[in-house]
Amino acid sequence: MTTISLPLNSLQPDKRMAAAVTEGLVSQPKWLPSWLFYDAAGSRLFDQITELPEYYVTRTERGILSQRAEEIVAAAAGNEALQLVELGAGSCDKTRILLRAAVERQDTVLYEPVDVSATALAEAQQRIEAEIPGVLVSPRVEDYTHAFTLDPPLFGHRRMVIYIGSSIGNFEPHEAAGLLRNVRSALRAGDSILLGVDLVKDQSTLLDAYDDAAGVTADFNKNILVRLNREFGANFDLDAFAHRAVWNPTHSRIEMHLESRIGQAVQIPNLELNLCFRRGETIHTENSYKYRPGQAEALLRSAGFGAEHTWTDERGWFGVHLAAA
Ligand code: AVI
Repeated sequence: MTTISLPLNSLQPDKRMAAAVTEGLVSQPKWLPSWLFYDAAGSRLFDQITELPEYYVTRTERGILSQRAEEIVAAAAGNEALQLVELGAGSCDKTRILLRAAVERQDTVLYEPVDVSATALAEAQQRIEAEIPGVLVSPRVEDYTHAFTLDPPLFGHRRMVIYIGSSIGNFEPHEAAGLLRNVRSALRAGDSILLGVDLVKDQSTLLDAYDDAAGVTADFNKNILVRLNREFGANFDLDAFAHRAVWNPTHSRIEMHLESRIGQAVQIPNLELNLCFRRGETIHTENSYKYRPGQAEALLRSAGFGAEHTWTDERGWFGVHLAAA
């Protein structure tokens, strides 16, 4: 799967999407960027995925955070007060565990979620301010996958950047390293990052998590075609494509694909594209990298982070890393 080349990032959102879709679908093999999943319907489907019995990811990370929140906040704060930055506003539920622990220590906490979606940020702000007195939410509408800057911290405060939910796993290794380097360069000595990574485990657990019995992940994957039909006038027949989740041991990742069940032609008039699919040909829609022990630590070190704490669950399925800037 090729990744979005830099010039695309400077385009307006609709042009960026058109350019990315065109680039991916004229490629061989065909691919689409996984950020296309997250329109309103896709975000709702992802919320449903996080509650599926097969999708252990969210539950396992939440368990670690619930058990370790005080420890994490104390280690990040040291002798100072803590303020929190979160990359993405989607993981409110787990972040609240950390915010509660921070408020216990210092009465008031500044929380700065960073997300491209103003709506997601407004919802997070409303929920958190209503539920956790003492938290002041200062949202930032920004694409944190590009260059990333932070204002100086409040006097006497350290920052902890929260990047949980295994979101790092949806980036190619070189992109993940670049993202962490950007975060590192926006931080000061004493600040830290809290990174949640999903770990390699037995193949059937991994495959079930990305191909659940209720078919929610299949709907999530196909939602990308629904979007192309609606936003670009495409004529994808959803029943003519099948959801496929594949474990790729060489790259240590789950891949999601949409496989053409038949030989077929698809038109996307607004992009002036006429596509041909062979029976069995796929569109590669997502990679979800699963880290091996020691790999996240090495990635953090290569991005310039220093001493770390690592917490895992008793099955060793998920890792939460706190690393110092
Ligand atoms: C958002 N991200 C961490 C999810 C993952 O597990 O890679 C996206 C997802 N794709 C299918 N199920 C969930």
